[in-house]
Amino acid sequence: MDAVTPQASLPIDLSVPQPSSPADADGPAGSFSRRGFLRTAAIAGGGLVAASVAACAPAAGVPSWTYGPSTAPPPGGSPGASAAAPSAAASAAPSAEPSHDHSPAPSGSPAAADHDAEALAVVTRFLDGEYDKVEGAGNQPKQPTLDGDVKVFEFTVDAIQHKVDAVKDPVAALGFDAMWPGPRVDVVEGDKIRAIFKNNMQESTGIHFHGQRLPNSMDGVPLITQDPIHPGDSFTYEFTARTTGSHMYHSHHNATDQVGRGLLGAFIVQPKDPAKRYDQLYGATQDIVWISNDSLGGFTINGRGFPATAPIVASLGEKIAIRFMNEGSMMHPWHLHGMPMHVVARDGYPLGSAAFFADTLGVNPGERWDVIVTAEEPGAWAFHCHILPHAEGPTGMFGMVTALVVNPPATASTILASALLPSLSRPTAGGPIRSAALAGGSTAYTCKIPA
Ligand SMILES: [Cu+2]
Repeated sequence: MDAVTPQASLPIDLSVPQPSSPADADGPAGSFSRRGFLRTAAIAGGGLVAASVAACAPAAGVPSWTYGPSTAPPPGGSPGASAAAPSAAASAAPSAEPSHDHSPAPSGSPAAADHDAEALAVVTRFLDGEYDKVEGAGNQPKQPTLDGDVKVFEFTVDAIQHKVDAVKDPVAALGFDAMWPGPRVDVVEGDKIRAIFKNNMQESTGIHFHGQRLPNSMDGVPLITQDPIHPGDSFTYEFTARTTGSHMYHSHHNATDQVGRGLLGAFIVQPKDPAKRYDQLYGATQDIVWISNDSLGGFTINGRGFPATAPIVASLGEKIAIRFMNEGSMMHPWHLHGMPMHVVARDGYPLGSAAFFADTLGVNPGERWDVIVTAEEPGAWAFHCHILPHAEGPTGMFGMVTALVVNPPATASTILASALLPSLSRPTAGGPIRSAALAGGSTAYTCKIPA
């Protein structure tokens, strides 16, 4: 089911590096399938009523509510910009955003109709599969070449133009192999690694393998363990991968700027013993890297801000491994609606009998937490940072938001209802999925006007 597998995920058996298959992940079939499943799950779960709101007349006389002292909206209209414009927290000049002021500062609610319309516009972009429309996705699997028994990875370090979503202007970012996040590297415990970085930027850098136990001279800290890698130069890191689990590689030179602009990537060391890998240990069938960042481009998951974030798409009962990695400068508490996360490893180290369940998991800068989610509740479940200024504002959701979409198995009744629908005098706009849901009794896409 590659067609419905989010791009950031891989089949979990990584004893042999997996070939990159962007065509499978991103082709028309993939795009269609992911969007379709998202809507299907939303309908099946009875949620996401937003798609119907636009058809309704706005309710009159809805009282406004404010978190704090009421303030006048800014000149020129409602506090919310148009849905096509970046929200204040999600838009970003490299050095200007986001604000590090975490105090809740709602500036007065916009009119309900304004908020609803703007929130709807953003959600609609998500439901329509914006993730698939933005080119340049990161986390592409990196394939080594072999030099004897050494796995050789050759990277470039590049200045790039990166799109956080389909609407905002590209940002002047940095990327390994010209992508943000950089390529996902999967190796096996005991592998001999040679990683060569060619600096194509106009600034010097140095690359640190975060979490690995390696020779000091390979630690990647310029001016302590090596000279900076100057523009046009290369540096070769060699070590044996002996620290298993979820790790990272990133710039360790002018790092606030360089990591904040995208010089980061996942470095995953699979245990030599296959019985300790997440597919065998937990039955996981997807293995998803989730790298957060909070500088250039605002609040991002794998280099994208909502609504361009990729949903995680699962079948009912499927087990999903998610590797949270925080490359930002703030902590982010990841909150999954509907079902818990089984937290099984921290910084690559298995928790063993100390593994625990949580629905909100704080991930500090530099930390990696691995969780297993059993997709046991059908529907489209919000999955977001619960520092709310990182996720939702007066123009709707933005930044660190995506969804876990759990597809129920197709039932005879829904198939039958879909087949019968043309003979029913019910709305059919929106395609066969919505129609089937309506025929099946969902009220999620019918017009609701507040009393
Ligand atoms: Cu956050």
